[in-house]
Amino acid sequence: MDAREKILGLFRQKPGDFVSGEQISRALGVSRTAVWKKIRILRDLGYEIEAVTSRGYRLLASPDLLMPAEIQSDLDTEVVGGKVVCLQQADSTNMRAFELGEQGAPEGTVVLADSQSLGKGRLGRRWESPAGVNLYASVLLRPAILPMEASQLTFVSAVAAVEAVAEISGLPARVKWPNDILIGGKKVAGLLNEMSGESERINFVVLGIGVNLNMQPEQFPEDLRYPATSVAIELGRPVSRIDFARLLIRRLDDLYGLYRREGFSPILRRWESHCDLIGRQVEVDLNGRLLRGTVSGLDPQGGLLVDSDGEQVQVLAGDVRPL
Ligand code: BT5
Repeated sequence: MDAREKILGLFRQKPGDFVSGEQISRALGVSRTAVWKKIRILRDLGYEIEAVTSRGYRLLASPDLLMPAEIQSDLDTEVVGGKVVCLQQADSTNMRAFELGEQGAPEGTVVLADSQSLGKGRLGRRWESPAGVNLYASVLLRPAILPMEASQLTFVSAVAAVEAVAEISGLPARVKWPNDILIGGKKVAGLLNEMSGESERINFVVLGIGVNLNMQPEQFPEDLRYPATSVAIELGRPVSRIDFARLLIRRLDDLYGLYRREGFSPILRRWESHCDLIGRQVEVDLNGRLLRGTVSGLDPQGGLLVDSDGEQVQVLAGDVRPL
């Protein structure tokens, strides 16, 4: 962690308050003059910092750059966020987290990027990932489960994402099976979970979470599959990416703890409480074949149960559209 990050971590511990030059120089083990130089660098980066003789320094506004120290300060989680890696640019945070997983990075490692050049959606699709506005996160987990159970973790990340979006915005966010988060019927976040393992054993799982936070209408491509939005568009004001990253990490940590202790069923119940599909007429695109029917619920593995022509069909993968 570098000195600038440590200073930001200290500011975050006392939001809106002065931190004395003395305290910073002690925490960093450098002179007061060196502290002043670091403050100047932070100001050049866009941090608005007030300096008052005899009181110290106070952070007035931040450019919302992703920095591990700010994200980890007082995070107090069990597993998720123990290590946080922030990249200025990534091809895809999922690919970076996968690489870290192969190199033995600890469970709970979070990879964030300011922008992605090859943001991945499902089935080879692209995830639009402009710089400076959104959250692109991948979380490395090493759960003691079977490969066939790995899709359960998609529900863990979906519940964390929908609850974090609802909490930061106060808006009613909903989940759509299997991996979309919507506000007012428009997609605000998507999930892409990937696994490394053999037939009997999981090495690790990467939970990829993309959330449109401050993206503006002109930043969306025209040919999106579904109507899309961002938290800022819906709310009429921007939200802090750092605050959101912290909320999301805490939620994920709570839910992953619940999953480890009590298994999948409490996660599934919580997911259902955020979903409006149950009881509704839908059309499911099963890789080109269309199925119409009424959603009757989820099976214990998280598959969608659709009643169609008097028959109950279990859908394990596909795109669902309410009719
Ligand atoms: C998803 O795929 O929804 C999964 C998205 C996962 C993105 C995260 S970001 C962090 C991590 N690192 C990665 O590389 N990926 C994960 P899918 O359901 O296939 O949706 C993709 C489709 O949504 C595209 O084909 C577009 O039509 C549309 N789309 C692309 N970018 C979008 C955006 N930013 N917001 C809303 N819709 C978008």
